Amino acid sequence: MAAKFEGIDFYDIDSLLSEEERMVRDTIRGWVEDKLMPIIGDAYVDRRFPKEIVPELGELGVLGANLPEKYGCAELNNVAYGLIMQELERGDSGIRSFASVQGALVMYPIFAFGSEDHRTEWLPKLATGEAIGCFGLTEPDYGSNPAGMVTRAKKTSDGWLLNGAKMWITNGSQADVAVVWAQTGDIGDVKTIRGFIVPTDTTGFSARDQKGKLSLLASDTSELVFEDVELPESALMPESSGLRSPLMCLTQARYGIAWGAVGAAMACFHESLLYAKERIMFDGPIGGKQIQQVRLADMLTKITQGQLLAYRLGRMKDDGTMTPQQVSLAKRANVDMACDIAREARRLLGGNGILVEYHSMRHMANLESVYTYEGTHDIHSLILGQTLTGVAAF
Ligand code: TGC
Ligand code: FAD
Repeated sequence: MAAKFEGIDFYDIDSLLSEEERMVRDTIRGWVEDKLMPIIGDAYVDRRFPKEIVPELGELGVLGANLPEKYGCAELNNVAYGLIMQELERGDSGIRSFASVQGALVMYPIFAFGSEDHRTEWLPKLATGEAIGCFGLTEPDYGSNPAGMVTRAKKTSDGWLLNGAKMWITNGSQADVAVVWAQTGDIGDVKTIRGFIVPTDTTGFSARDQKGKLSLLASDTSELVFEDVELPESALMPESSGLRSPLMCLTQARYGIAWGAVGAAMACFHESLLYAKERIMFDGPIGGKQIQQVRLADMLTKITQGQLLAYRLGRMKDDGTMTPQQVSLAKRANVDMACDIAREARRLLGGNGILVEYHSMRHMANLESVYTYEGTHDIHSLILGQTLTGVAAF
């Protein structure tokens, strides 16, 4: 089953890509094939984020890849960035999550809302992977509805006093720095939510691993607790302004997920196609049976639709016309598509499909997290419902 991955491109989307975009995609594809695939199964079973890959991701220019060169980033366009997410998630959703959080949820807000000092202090070392970041928005009682957050940053004479807790935080226990969203005014007043840069060695900050996960096992997920964390005035990201700021970060990360999900689906399709051709049952390959051919045809159709959606979204992002609602549609559709394909692929593989040597079940389990985070499938349905009808049904 170890045949080299050559890509799935039934509609010749390759011909729509620039040479640079193809080169970026092929570089990351090669790295995933050579460096990630040999270790990901064990890391998953050992429930371990393979931190040793972080410097390599930095060297490849993957971290914050669409941010400016001035800060040590690759300054790629958004299609190239999306292709990177696609290839990483072809390996594992947890590895794409690491890169999404670092780039879209930590580096992007520092770039967009931080001071110039914040940018020069943090972005170059986040780009190389010398520093790891996490993004704290979700709280135990405020997941889909971050507007209600109760983590509070209280103004003091010379800075801020941070108290509260965040839950389900990717990279939380590995992080050197946390971007933390906190209420600075009255609870429920979304205009007074602000973002803070919190070095994780600050007294009063602690991170605890989330135990008992059955999904995204090669990713670090933690709870963050802030107990009288004293922060200097300069910890505040000066341009952060209301709930809109963290939601703008989510738009960046959801964009990457729309591409990433296609990668996970491609991995499952590739695996099941090879298996269908090789697995002999009732005197012939199962791929020669009509049921499996329908299954494969459905998979190819859905992947092709997802690829076209991601590609068009990427071109709109590069043109500056993409809206958050268009990102919601693509995140929702492509993750749902990838969930379907991973499940069908696992089924096609029969008993072998539950083994870690094959990848579809790992993707299937991972994708349940992807379906839930960055706005659940339901929340994106409601965002689209609001766009269509003008009525918010949250
Ligand atoms: P609402 O009144 O709709 O919006 C408040 C302000 O924000 C603006 N806005 C956005 N801006 C940019 N991008 C978006 N996606 C935006 N959505 C809204 C909006 O225009 C408004 O601006 P202004 O200027 O008028 O103030 O706020 P609401 O409280 O009604 O929110 C609605 C809702 C449900 C859509 C929102 O709360 C939501 O998206 N909830 C889902 C929460 C979520 O996705 N959390 C993700 C946490 S991070 C994570 O999961 C990381 S996983 C790891 C990985 O990525 O791999
Ligand atoms: P809830 O909001 O409690 O939702 C429970 C159910 O109710 C869902 O089915 C939901 O769709 C549904 N629901 C909610 N509201 C409505 C409604 N109005 N109408 C109808 N149905 C509704 N967060 C971060 O801040 N940073 C991270 O790095 C991060 N990483 C994560 C990593 C993993 C592995 C996971 C699982 C989560 C991560 N999250 C992170 C949190 C993630 O964003 C939340 O789990 C997600 O937003 C959903 O919140 P919740 O889990 O509290 O579910």
